[in-house]
Amino acid sequence: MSKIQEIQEMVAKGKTKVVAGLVQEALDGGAQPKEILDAMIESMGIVGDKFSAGEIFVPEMLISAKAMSKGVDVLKPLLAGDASTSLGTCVIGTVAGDLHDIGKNLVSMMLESAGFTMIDLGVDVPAAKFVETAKENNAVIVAASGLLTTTMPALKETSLALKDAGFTVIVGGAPVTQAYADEIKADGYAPDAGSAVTKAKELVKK
Ligand code: B1M
Repeated sequence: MSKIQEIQEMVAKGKTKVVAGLVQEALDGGAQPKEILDAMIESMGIVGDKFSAGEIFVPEMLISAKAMSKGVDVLKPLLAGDASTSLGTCVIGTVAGDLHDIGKNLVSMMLESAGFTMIDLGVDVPAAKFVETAKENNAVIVAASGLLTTTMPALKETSLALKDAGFTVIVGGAPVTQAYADEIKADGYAPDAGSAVTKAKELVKK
């Protein structure tokens, strides 16, 4: 079994104590940070499928998420670029009712490394909190993440409230599409953390 496969298996099994070490070993062996990250994301997909199939339950999903976060911590300095310019403040959060934060954290990390000053509101963030924080910090862009079909209405409420208050909004998360982003009047949509950076930079330059 390759080191990457071992990492995938340990993330899926929620072995929080060994993932960081394995990620470091994979790096030392020449694996690319992006390759390791993609492997862990794939692993979370498998975890989700097992949950859908009733083979595992919420606690197992949670422990896998923790294991992945340990691996991401090791990759963080390597995935982060060299932000020499300041692009302004970006407020980020996961919308009300939604507790998923791995994808949001990746997006936040990538935006920060691209030069944005990040204010991370965490998870389960009400629309009003996004607006209030964006106002207080004169945000150039606000990023909202949603992972559940049931929290897509909260994403809509957030986007519309922010647009009403005059802010530029980018949205994303597994159930979100460009069509939905258009419907909820968001300025931008990105399917993954890398493209969130490209889109956010494009939007603030407009
Ligand atoms: Co939950 N969960 N979960 N979960 N969970 C999903 C999302 C699910 C698809 C699993 C499944 O059934 N197959 C399913 C949603 C189904 C749906 O709505 N269609 C689901 C469910 C049902 C639930 C609960 C309702 C389960 C229950 O209680 N019965 C519950 C809801 C709790 C709540 O939020 N109120 C729940 C709870 C949890 C845990 C708390 C246990 C845990 C989260 C822990 C944490 O995040 N700290 C958890 C986990 C781990 C998952 C899965 C397995 C993994 C999510 C993840 O981290 N993926 C997930 C299955 C899956 O994703 N396939 C699942 C890796 C991450 C890197 O990907 O977040 O998609 P993702 O981010 C991507 C892109 O989406 C994008 O960039 C990232 C990649 O670069 N992106 C953006 C994300 N945000 C962006 C913002 C942007 C741009 C791009 O711009 C602003």
